[in-house]
Amino acid sequence: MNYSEIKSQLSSKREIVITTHKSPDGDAMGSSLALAQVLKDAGHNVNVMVPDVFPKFLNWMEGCDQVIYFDQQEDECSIGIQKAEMIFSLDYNQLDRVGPMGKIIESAEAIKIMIDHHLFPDKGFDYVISDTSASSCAELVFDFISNLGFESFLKQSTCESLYAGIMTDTGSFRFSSTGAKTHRIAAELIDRGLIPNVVHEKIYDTNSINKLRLTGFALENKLEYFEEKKVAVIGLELSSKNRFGYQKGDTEGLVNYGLTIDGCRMAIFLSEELNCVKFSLRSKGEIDVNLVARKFFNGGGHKNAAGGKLDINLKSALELVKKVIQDEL
Ligand SMILES: [Mn+2]
Repeated sequence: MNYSEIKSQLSSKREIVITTHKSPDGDAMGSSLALAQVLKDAGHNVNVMVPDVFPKFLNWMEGCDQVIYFDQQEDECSIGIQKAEMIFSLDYNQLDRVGPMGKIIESAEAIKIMIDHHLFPDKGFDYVISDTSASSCAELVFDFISNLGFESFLKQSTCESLYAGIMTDTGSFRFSSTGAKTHRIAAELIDRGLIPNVVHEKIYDTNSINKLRLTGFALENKLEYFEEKKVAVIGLELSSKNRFGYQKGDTEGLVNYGLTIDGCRMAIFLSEELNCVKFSLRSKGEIDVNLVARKFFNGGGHKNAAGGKLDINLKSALELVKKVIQDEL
């Protein structure tokens, strides 16, 4: 990454658009809103544009009320992207990860910068920061801000967004991607006024009773454990979600419960939607769920955390999953 070129690009006021992936998570929103805040404070005109809505438990982040949604404000997004001078792509590796917004970004005139930690980054960007060993995009955004010499713009609220990104993508600093550097960055954020327990409470202690009951229901009635292969599977149909007044984000983290079974090597969560099934995969150790998701579930991600989506019903999806477990693991 040529930082002196980026610095000279940022030496006068720019129109900047920051984008992130569909179904934005804590890392996507934390990275985008933190970078937006810093670049605004550095004097630029910055808009954050997301393909669709982010979960409610992130609605405390500074600047989240100014986010523009492609699925609701398509014209505004198109115009913004077309007149942008710089476009950032955060926490995603390929333009198809942002849905129809990707085509508009592709044809835009702006300088395109990707900052991401997923495998197999796409070509077609002018600058790419791709580090698959990074715990989170937020970690890379912190480095990016530091390398530009913009640390002085890291206010407490900006630090909270970055910390939330790191914390959610590392499962609260426990996944194997967590390194000394992850903790060093967290420490730097704390030095700048961040209070860790405040962010933990904002993210994790805001469950609705419905979400908690849906989790209980899924664990009691839908969890299957394949002892021989050490794989846990939860398949949740749309009707069950509706029974508990499902809101976006209510099944976030459900996949991780399977992995807490003693000896479990891999967990798969299947969530039925109107005309498709979404897959979340987690693993420990050497099982590469990125490959599994790419090969069988039309998706991808990281070695130990990946996702996918197929336009089939839950019954067929569960049959496919069982076949994959039997034949491939
Ligand atoms: Mn991420």
